[in-house]
Amino acid sequence: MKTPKEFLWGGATADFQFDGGCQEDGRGLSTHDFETDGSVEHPRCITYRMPDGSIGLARSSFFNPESLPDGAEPCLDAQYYYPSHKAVDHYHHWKEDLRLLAEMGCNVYRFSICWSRIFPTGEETEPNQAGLDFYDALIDEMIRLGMEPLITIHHDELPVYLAEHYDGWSSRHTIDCYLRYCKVLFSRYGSKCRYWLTFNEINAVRGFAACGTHKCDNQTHYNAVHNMFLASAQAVKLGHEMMPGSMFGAMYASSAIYPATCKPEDVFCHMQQRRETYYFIDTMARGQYPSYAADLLRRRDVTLHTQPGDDEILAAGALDFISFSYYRSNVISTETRVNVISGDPNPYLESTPWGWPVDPIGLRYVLNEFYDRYQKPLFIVENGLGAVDTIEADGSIQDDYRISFLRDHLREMMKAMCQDGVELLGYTMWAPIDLVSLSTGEMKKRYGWIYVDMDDKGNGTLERRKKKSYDWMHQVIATQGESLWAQD
Ligand code: BGP
Repeated sequence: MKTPKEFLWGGATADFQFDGGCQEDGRGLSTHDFETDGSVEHPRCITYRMPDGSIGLARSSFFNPESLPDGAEPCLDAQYYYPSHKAVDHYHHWKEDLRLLAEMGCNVYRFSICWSRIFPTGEETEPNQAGLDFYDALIDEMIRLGMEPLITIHHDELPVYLAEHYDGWSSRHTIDCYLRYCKVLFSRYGSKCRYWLTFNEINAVRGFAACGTHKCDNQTHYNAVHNMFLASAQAVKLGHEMMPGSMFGAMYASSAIYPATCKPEDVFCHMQQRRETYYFIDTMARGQYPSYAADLLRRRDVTLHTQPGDDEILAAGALDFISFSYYRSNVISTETRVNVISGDPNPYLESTPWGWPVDPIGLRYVLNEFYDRYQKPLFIVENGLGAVDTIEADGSIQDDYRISFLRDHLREMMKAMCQDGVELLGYTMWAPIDLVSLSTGEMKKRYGWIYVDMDDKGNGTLERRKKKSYDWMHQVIATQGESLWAQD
């Protein structure tokens, strides 16, 4: 089994986890800038100021639908560490980082553009020139090195000004701002960049980044998502007009979802749970809400504030390809009390140190399922293992666990392509170079083929160092996946 020559192999990052340079060159503050570091035991928080001046902490925007208390305004406080401010300083290491990826054989690099680097508050009419200059140089260099840019326009964050003043995506005003931002990107980079993702993990954007400082209850959340659907569809249409030949995806946080038993009640409940997450990508992929949407919204007591013309907007901006992250599978039964992102334990699978079940066959399962469902090309834009890496006395990093994770997943990916007939554009591993964890804010949850010398509090030289998996992956790419079958 071999991937076709045009198959895209590479890595994926997001600016607030990777770039840093938070207050440089006119960049405005972004929602993730207010998130503290954390761990599994001590979840990340957002710092905020109450009207009486007191500083408080609210659970991280990403997982906490409650977001901030009423009347609270996000604020920074010197006693806390905010990992996004420096991240791993790609902002000053980008040349070296791109060179390392190109040397490895990558022919695609997925990265996110920071909206507030282009429009610091989101509301300006003219973009920030220094922000554009940074991405000009980055994109030109990756193309020079033979890597196709894959751009995420919105990776779970927005200018904090829009979150504070318009409650983020709760307001249709944010759609206008987003389209102004897209227009600048398309006219600036359209001749160089073919692949675009309108939103990252659309089914997982919650809290601060979705609803701003408004409580992200179901009513607010589903309406904010409706506005994101409208924004995505209009961006796709605009992109097609401005950049003939461009391809648009939106990113979906996938997992293989299994019923806990063959009890019909469990199987039916599992089907409904799958729809809870399919709701998001079904709408964007098909350009219309799925038939089960009305029932799903009714059960949540949600009324969508649609306007005349919305259906036409959605229909004109269906996605060209389906991209997704895949890290794990989940088990669902009528007894499941947690949400589908967590699910019940699966006794047949081992878990990572962060409790994520490892399920390579689940990747083949979702690839087949998505292709059957949409009949559109697929793109795996995130998959990888977060693990603790240790530097040996000789300076090497022997990450055999990462190699075996990747080998097992990539073999299943190739079976889906070569045996099952799934059309797959590429694979970008999360993340090629160590970066800050989104869920925990840690550095010690490392994903990269390349180690970064930095700890959870931002101490370290930021030196980049190849791990054992770097050379292994180099071989995989050079042989178009054939070497995966030679090793055991
Ligand atoms: C996805 C996000 C990424 C990334 C990844 C790994 O949900 O799109 O931004 O962080 O998950 O998650 P974590 O960093 O929490 O290990």
